[in-house]
Amino acid sequence: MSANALDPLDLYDIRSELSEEELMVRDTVGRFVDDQVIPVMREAFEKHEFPAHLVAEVAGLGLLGSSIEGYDCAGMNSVSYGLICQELERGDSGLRSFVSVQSSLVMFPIHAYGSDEQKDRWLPAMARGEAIGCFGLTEPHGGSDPGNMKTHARRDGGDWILNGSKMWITNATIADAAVVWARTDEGIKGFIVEKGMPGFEAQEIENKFSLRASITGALFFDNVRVPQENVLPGVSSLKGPLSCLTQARYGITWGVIGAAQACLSEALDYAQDRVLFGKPISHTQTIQVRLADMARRITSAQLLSLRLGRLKDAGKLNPTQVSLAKWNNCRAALDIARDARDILGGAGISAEYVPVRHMLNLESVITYEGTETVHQLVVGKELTGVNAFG
Ligand code: TGC
Ligand code: FAD
Repeated sequence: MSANALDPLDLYDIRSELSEEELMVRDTVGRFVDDQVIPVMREAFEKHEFPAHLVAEVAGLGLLGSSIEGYDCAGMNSVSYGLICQELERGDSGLRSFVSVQSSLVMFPIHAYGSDEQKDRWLPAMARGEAIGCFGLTEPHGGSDPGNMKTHARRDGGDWILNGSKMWITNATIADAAVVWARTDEGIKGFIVEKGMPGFEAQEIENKFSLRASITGALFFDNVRVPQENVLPGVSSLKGPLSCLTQARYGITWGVIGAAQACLSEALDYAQDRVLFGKPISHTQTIQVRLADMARRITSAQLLSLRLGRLKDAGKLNPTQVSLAKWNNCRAALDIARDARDILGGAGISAEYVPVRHMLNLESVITYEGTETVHQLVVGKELTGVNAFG
């Protein structure tokens, strides 16, 4: 590369838009991913195992609840959180999922809606990775419409009695605490359900072909007695869980950029080495167009996420803007992963190369946290003022 050459993974020099602290976060997490994450992810994916030993490392770097001020959390800004997600997902969507759930779906609602006692009890332990959380919103009969949840709780003296089930829950079987959303006579409330409470069970979902290095499970509640002190006092409507989703979806817009970068990087290397019909395939027009298209999509995604991050840090973020980026960036990353897989030919189906693993993971990422259709309809509603969900 000449001295003035552009970075193929950062054609618009997003790096130069980052503050010193943001750059430090990106580079520190990037090194951790290169040294400790990438070397173990292929095997973890093949064995369908979450690399649990990385939890302490991730916690040690301050990556759990990184946006929270106090409670032993790092208090970083939103762009830094995005960069954390990007670098982790360059390794594997499974590890980024773990951090998204712990930070955005469990620590965020406890911080935003919890009592002082709940915050003191859970946030420092979760920041240190000593307590793990999961988030139960989706139910077996249809995740896109959480307003139709069946899981419910009723008051019984000073306690609540919780019944129902949740499906497709990240971290389900390793969680010490599940933030569970349930219908009550007083609105939709968040319950901190603790491991070991009688009537509470978590069961792993096996044989996934996607996110194999992440734990996914189902939660069952059979007359679980939850004390009032475990109810989040600050919210009693669907806005509670949906506001958590905005946090996590924001991080995902960054995360998938990392997966896409890993795929472009591998496709570039392969295309330069693979000689067919007397020349490297990178010298052909069609391969160059495909690589250029990957770079175009990554660049657009980077600009969207950086702008979102700046809006978020300025307190001006609108959830519809997050929907647009979640849709755009997941679609871009999945298309890039599929195309990179094809550029590698037969080798593209081997786990020795990263695109097929990212491609399979991204099939989940484009589905969870709101499917592509859900996000398209959120944008459609904003444009037309008409709710087309019903
Ligand atoms: P709707 O009437 O539109 O809204 C109800 C109330 O919530 C407010 N709201 C939001 N607030 C913050 N952020 C958002 N994104 C919000 N969306 C809506 C809204 O203003 C309203 O407030 P208020 O005060 O008026 O009551 O609700 P709806 O039932 O019509 O829903 C609309 C829809 C379809 C967009 C929503 O249900 C939806 O987003 N569905 C998709 C569900 C989903 O994404 N589930 C994800 C589960 S968690 C997960 O997948 C984790 S994977 C993690 C990993 O491993 O990384
Ligand atoms: P459905 O809602 O049944 O959707 C089926 C299809 O219908 C989709 O294509 C959808 O786009 C389409 N559709 C929906 N509405 C409309 C409409 N109005 N018009 C046209 N088409 C429509 N959930 C949690 O609560 N916590 C977690 O930690 C969690 N982790 C997950 C981890 C993994 C690996 C996966 C795969 C999922 C996870 N989920 C989690 C669940 C995830 O959020 C749901 O899968 C997702 O919201 C979609 O719900 P569903 O699977 O029930 O699909």
